[in-house]
Amino acid sequence: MFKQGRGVLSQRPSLPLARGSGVEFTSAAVMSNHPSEPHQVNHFTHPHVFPPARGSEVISSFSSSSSISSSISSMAEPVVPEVPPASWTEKPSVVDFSYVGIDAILEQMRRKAMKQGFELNIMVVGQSGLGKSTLMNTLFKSKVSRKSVMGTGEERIPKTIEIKSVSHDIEEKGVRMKLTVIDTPGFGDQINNENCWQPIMKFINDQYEQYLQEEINIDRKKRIPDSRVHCCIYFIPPTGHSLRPLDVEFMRRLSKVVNIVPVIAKADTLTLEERDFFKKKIREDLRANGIDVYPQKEFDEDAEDRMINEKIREMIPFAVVGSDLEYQVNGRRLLGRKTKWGTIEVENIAHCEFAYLRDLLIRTHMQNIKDITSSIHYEMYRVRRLNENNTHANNVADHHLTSHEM
Ligand SMILES: Nc1nc2c(ncn2[C@@H]2O[C@H](COP(=O)(O)OP(=O)(O)OP(=O)(O)O)[C@@H](O)[C@H]2O)c(=O)[nH]1
Ligand SMILES: [Mg+2]
Repeated sequence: MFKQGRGVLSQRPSLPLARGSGVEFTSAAVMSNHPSEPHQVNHFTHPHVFPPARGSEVISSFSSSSSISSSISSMAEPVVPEVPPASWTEKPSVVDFSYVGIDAILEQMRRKAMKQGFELNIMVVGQSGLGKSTLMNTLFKSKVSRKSVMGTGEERIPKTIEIKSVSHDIEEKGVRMKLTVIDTPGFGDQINNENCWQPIMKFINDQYEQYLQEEINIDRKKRIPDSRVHCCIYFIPPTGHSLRPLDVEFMRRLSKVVNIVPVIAKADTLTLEERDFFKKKIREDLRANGIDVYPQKEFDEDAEDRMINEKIREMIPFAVVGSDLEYQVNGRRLLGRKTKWGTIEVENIAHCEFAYLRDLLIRTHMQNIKDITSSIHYEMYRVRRLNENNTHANNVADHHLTSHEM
């Protein structure tokens, strides 16, 4: 349903490194630590063609089959073999001189990306008990990283009382990814929920600040560790009515600093009609309150982007069901929730929309989510902070000047 392979470099077709140029780099050369000095190997079209041999070598090679007289005469004039090796007479293959090889950059980028790997940081936010920790486990246990998850999953998930990050290194077809999910304590338990977004906003801004400090460091690292929150999954309680003022306020604030993807939590509690109605109502509420969730319309890059993202916008919020328990269904082990009337399969799109959410985050829009974090949200933070510093520096300078003048 979404455009497959977007931002997933591994799915790009591999290209010849320097097609038609006659000069190839071995993969070892490209992978070497000194890209500026690769061990250039001239694999000419026929690697076994050598330049014409000098006289003595030709003599020795002909001596075994020639008479002594011919070998004497050969000493007077250079010997040219009567029948040149077939390879000399072969027509050179047609070289396309108009081909520069710009497309080889894709292969270079692919190799670099494979070596570096990818990082994605997702945060789960919402009222207490909506299944945030469960969905986090679902994400790790689902197809994304079934292999990397240990443990039985039999223990009950405790109430989350502090912001906690959990990371898993996932590898698929040679591509490495570090997926970090930041679990947050649920809010809404207190009678006064005023400012309950503050700890979350602080955490997000702290990560931007850390990144900024690394960036402006004179001795900065070649690759800055990226702990910035790339996406925040916002859990909406399955009331079936409309967005609550608290959710509106929370999302309005969050959407200004981070990409948010809203989801209807515990969607198994709604009938299909209720689910459709609620989804539509939430979209209207978001629009009415000026809350721009991911993928934001204003960041669509072209008509193709717009077409794909429009379909996603029509589906948002995803109605999800979470579980970290596996059950045997028709001979297959599946993540699900077992009920009296059957098992809800969390990865089955006929049952809920968890798979759409996962595909959006990891399969189709990961790079875009990271790009928007970096070029929009972090950029805004950076500009604001650097302006603050400048204003502060100017004030200090003014203060010095005035005290001097006095
Ligand atoms: N029906 C239903 N129950 C769920 C779903 N996801 C989680 N639960 C259950 O809801 C309860 C709370 O789940 P948690 O994952 O701990 O919720 P949480 O949002 O992390 O809660 P806090 O840490 O207190 O904020 C558990 O009993 C889960 O099994 C779901 O999709 N549907
Ligand atoms: Mg929790």
